Amino acid sequence: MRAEPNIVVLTGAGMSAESGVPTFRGADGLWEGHHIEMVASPEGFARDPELVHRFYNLRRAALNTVEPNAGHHALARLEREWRGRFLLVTQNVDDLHERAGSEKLIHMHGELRKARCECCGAVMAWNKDLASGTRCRACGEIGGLRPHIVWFGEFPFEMETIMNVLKNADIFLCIGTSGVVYPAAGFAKEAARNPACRLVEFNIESTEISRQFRERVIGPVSVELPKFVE
Ligand code: BV8
Repeated sequence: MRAEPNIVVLTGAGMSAESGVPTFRGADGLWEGHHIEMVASPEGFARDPELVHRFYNLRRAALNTVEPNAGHHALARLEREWRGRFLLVTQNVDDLHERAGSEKLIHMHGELRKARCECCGAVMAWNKDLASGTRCRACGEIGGLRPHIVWFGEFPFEMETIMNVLKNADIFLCIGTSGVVYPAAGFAKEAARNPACRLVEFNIESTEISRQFRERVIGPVSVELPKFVE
């Protein structure tokens, strides 16, 4: 008897747009006014750490003003209904999935509310501003702290786990992502290696990877996800 289906969900910035968290490529997108590599790469950080700290300090502080939307809550409900056979992988660095109750969650691109010390390697919860002169709470060194965020040219977190679960996925939901950045943009192709896997894309428009989906739900996640989960 076949085991119950495994559901893998990938979310992107479109998941949090209706909560008031700006997306990257929208009209008022985060990348607007910035060159991606200037604020989201090790080179950009080395060149101008204060610019990069400011970019992340603003986004970290903004988390105190936003709430999960009905889409986040729908995914937390889906996880409860499919306990043990559900994994949520997010490209987002906000904490809205956790605040909606999601638990089986991988932040493949890191988290705004964490900092990492390049001197001692410690990763710690961090909710205040970061600057070059901030002292590490673990080793006491100054100058080693950076946002615990995966920048361009850096390896995403937990890729082995993600690829193993994708291989066994019976349902792959791809939600609110433009499908531009790899390796996340390649997950649909990975899931599709299992011809029995059901792939569904949720977005308000077509994306770079829409043609890989036989099923597409067009509309805002706060409306369409609760309907889908019911
Ligand atoms: C890697 C954290 C292996 C930062 C992010 C040369 C050298 C090295 C690597 C590369 C290279 N050339 C290419 C690469 C790979 C590179 C890449 O893909 N580049 C792109 C630009 C081509 N990737 C990497 O570097 C990755 N690492 O490859 O490691 C490696 C290592 C070394 C050397 C070689 C290989 C690491 C990438 C991670 C970067 N960090 N985030 C931060 O947050 O500041 S990326 C960031 O943008 C997001 O995390 C996400 O991953 C990505 C895309 O954003 P989306 O989430 O899709 O958001 P976007 O705004 O684009 O779209 C929003 C969507 O929502 C839209 O479709 C919209 O229609 C929809 N939407 C809006 N509202 C709603 C909605 N949908 C539904 N409802 C709504 N209401």
